[in-house]
Amino acid sequence: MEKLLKGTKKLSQIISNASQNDERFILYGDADLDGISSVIILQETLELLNQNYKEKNKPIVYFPDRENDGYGITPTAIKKLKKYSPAVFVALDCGITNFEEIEELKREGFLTIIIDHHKVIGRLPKAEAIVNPKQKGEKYPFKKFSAAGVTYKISKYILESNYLEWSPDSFLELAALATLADQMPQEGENEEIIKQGLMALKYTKRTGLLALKEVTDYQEDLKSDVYQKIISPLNSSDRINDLTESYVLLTANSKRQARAIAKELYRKSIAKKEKIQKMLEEVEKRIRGNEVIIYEGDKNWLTVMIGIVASKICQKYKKPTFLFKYTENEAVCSARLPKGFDGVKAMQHCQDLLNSFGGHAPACGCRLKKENLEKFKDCLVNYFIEKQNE
Ligand SMILES: [Mn+2]
Repeated sequence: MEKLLKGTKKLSQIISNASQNDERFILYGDADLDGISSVIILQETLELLNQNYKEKNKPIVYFPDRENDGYGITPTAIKKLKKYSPAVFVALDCGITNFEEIEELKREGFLTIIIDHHKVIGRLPKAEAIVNPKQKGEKYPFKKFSAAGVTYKISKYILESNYLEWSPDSFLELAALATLADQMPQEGENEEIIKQGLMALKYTKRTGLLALKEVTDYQEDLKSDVYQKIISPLNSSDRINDLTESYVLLTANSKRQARAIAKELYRKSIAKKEKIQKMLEEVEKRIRGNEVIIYEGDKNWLTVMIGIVASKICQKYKKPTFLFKYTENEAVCSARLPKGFDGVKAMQHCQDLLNSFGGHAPACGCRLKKENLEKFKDCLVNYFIEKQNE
């Protein structure tokens, strides 16, 4: 018997049972390519389980508005979605730190399950089932999956244990793109997912991916084209009606619609690159060179960009990097850390100053009141100095 990630059986049983009873599903994913891929893999698994999910009883798909409402399960989203109760609420690529929101969803009558790969902070939310390779007591040897990688493994188990015919390729291509987009380590099982997924991408039948290849003049054997002409456009999408353009593209049936969205996304990815370059130059101008951490913010920066710029700065200066977008009354932070540093632990150390925080050791984020910005900086600097002296 193949080894499974902890929680797989229970979570799969919930999904299989609910689908047999034609119950409604809400697929709630993070709005980046990993979250979108996770949602699509599970949605297509549901369609294989029960034709109704393709026709009359389509799952409700929702991606939160990261720019305005923040990461994870948000109060705005709950307000909008509660009219669909009762339903099975699946959080994908988010949820593992949404303790209160999961409680709230349960009070609203949802059955909640979580498929995530972000760091567990202290306890687990009280969801009915959780699959997250980072949870305590996980015996599965490999733990560095993307959320789409985790979803792929769950879907495989569900489909195989229901004796359904399926082809892994259309899931693997998404899992591979998500693994690369989320910058998960290219080792262990990820290596296999990437290898098989990129092969599947070569022969993809997905209308949206075919359209992207066509409008970007994609070169099959150029690895940089996977990033520049597929991943970057798919990570440059805006929201439309609680969905994202990339989701619409990757699930499109119409070639015409797919081509139009693909063109638009490619254009946006190029414009984004220019904006990132500008922002990068701006941050670099502010760096003095003797700081323990890089800690900068601006109200004109975009939330979707601070993470990418923080990555580049961190790579170049090899220092813990915290960049902020200032909103009206909050500061939204995206942090990137060099090898050997753990940003989630650092934030946990300063958690009294934060409204929320979470993510991975090398890439994480938080939100705080603007009045706490100076204190937070001091707290982080002290933390990292102490660490150095350990
Ligand atoms: Mn992810």
